[in-house]
Amino acid sequence: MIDTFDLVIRHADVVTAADRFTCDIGVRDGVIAALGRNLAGGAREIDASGLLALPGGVDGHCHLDQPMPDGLRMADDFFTGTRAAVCGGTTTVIPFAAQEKGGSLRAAVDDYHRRAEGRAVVDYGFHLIVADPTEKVLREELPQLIREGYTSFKIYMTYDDLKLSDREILEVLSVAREHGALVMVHAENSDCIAWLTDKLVGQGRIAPKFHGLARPAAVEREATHRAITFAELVDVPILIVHVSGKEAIGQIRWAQGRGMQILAETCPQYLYLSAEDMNHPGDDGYAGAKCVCSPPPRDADNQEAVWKALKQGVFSVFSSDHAPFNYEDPQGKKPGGKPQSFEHIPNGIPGIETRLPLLFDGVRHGRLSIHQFVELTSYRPARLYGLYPRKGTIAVGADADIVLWDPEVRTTIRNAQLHHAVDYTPYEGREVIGWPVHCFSRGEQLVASGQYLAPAAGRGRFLPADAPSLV
Ligand code: DUC
Ligand code: ZN
Ligand code: ZN
Repeated sequence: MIDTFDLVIRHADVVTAADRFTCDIGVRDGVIAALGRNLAGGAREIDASGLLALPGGVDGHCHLDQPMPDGLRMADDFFTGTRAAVCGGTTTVIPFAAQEKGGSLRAAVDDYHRRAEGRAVVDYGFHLIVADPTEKVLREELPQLIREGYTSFKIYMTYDDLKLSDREILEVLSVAREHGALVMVHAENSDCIAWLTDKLVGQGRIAPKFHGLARPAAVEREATHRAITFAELVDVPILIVHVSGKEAIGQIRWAQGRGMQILAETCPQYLYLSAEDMNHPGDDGYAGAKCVCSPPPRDADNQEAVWKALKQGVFSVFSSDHAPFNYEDPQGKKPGGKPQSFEHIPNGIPGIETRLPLLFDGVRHGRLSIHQFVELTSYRPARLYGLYPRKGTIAVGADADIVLWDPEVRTTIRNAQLHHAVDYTPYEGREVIGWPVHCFSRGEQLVASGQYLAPAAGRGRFLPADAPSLV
């Protein structure tokens, strides 16, 4: 007898952004071919009783093997980064092809494809980072790249090697409006940060904890408001990334209340880390460098504000902002091999594998619904970044990117058990309830009972993006 399906997942408690139902899932040629009761046989069958079947996570903001200035190097490439992703229930990643000032955007994209090819174990798309919007970039490269399936790009309001002037931001937003792309904005005021940094360093206040004082919430609030103003002038939606707390949230609520399409993203570090974590006494006060990221983690009040805004629908997406730098590494958190003034600590923390379990724990504690979880971590990022309905849901015709969660299991996060190539996790020792135990990418099982099955590196495919769907 010929099997009807390559794989049947039996008795699945399927949860999407909108629905919940129990059925069998039939998979053929990597695609969900049927959802129903008592489906015919599969060449492989798995019993999902007692587990939740969720669409694989889509991590719409992570950094893998991104070329760095000043002798820095990311610890994760497309192989180790996607391996960690899938072990944490994420089956699609969207990192950044970053233009260098003075370089072409096309060259950045070509280079980034070379870095991904033969390495990725799950599917991936690219955002662009526009760092030098010359006339050629604005009139030729960007429009052509948007047509080819790079429909989202990030711009920076800070960092000398990346930041755009206000005028340049307006130009980039205009191109996005004309060609139907989505702009992601890193909103922090560069001059304020530089001024505060110089003052702190001048006073000899150089420990990691001063990173937070150099980038206070007001700096993020001002830039968020300015970005919103630019979006209003150009009349185009934007997405404010890695929102850290109530000040920026206030601006976003204000804009949304005026009917503007101001979208927003937050990340696990703004729910689970605080400024105190950058003040860790270890390593003579330098261990706080492990939690240095931008915007910086704030305080318990701000964490509460982020949880509340998640629940209330202020945010569209919940991403990792995985920015993997080793701690004990001259090319990582200790540039040159020794503790450095906070201004030289590379910004960013690892989190591609822990993103979903940390938020799922919030579901288990009643912070948000399971449907909101799926919406924030899979459905909305798939829609915004032009990958829906291939990714982001469990439906006939969608890729069989399915994650079976054990909603009851308690796990203590230990770096030794994670699959990234970073030498620490900021969540060491934290207990979470619920873990993704079986993970399938296009019907191929990559994780079984929590064990990584070591599929062929390079099986992950590039996903050209359609136009963004903003709702
Ligand atoms: N911005 C990011 O988006 N990621 C890491 C650090 C940063 O500043
Ligand atoms: Zn950023
Ligand atoms: Zn980032």
